[in-house]
Amino acid sequence: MIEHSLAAAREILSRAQSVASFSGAGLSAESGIPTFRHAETDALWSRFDPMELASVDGFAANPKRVIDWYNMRRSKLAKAAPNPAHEALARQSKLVHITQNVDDLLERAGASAGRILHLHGMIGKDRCSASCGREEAVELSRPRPLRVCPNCGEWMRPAVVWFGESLPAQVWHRAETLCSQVDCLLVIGTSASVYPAAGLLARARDARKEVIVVNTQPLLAGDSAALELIAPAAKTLPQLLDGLTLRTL
Ligand code: BV8
Repeated sequence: MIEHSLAAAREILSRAQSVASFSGAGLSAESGIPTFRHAETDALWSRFDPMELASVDGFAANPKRVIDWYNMRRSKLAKAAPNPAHEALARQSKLVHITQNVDDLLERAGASAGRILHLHGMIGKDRCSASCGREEAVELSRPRPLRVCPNCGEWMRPAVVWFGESLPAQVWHRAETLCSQVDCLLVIGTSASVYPAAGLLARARDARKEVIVVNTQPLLAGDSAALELIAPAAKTLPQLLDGLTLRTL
């Protein structure tokens, strides 16, 4: 069955004039990075809901706990490597990648940073929580404990988008525009459960675009128009993409 769908998906991609990828935590799962909804993080964190920790209120309530959670994730990411799915995407040098992921595994796989739209920011940066403008790179293998902004004395925090926070306007506008313009959206490893990012899928569907889904679980149950490859991304993306040259506009 998957071979038939794979061939059909390759046919769609080879005919498409313009394609963009849209990814979530499942893209990095086979690099050992826990997904949000199936977080296999160790017991310490399984007691806390990521939705609480990745939030303004969670940080205000207990900034040290949130920084410790991010630093645990940073240390895990430092030891991780891009998987064959990141590498297959990175080999498509003319493709733009819209991602909800805050990791740098696509960049480490060789994808150009200018062609990656991080809708929810990046875990490898800190910024001032009072938005005084201070931003600092974080060495993932040597993350720093909770600290104050050298400029203004407020807490420093990860430069990611938390629940209840708006997405970076320019990045979001570019992602929305792309999803209305491309012929095909390649949707990889996302539960499409966090908005407004998840709304990109509906935008592509409403604009009658081709949608190809790569996920270990069915995502668009009943939506016959989309083509779903129910398989792990690391195995499927090289089979799906290698030999094709995809471009975004
Ligand atoms: C906003 C960064 C408004 C941080 C993340 C009440 C108040 C305010 C807002 C809301 C509210 N109620 C609802 C909302 C909206 C809210 C939201 O959508 N909530 C959800 C829970 C309903 N959204 C927001 O708050 C957004 N902001 O609305 O602002 C606003 C407007 C103007 C002014 C002010 C405010 C901000 C949302 C961003 C939150 N930040 N991350 C960090 O990472 O630490 S979200 C985080 O979770 C990720 O970035 C990602 O987006 C999301 C997880 O989703 P996925 O990536 O899809 O991962 P998941 O684990 O769910 O699924 C993995 C999938 O992979 C699965 O389908 C699985 O089957 C598959 N898979 C697993 N393994 C593999 C695989 N597939 C292939 N191969 C494999 N091997």
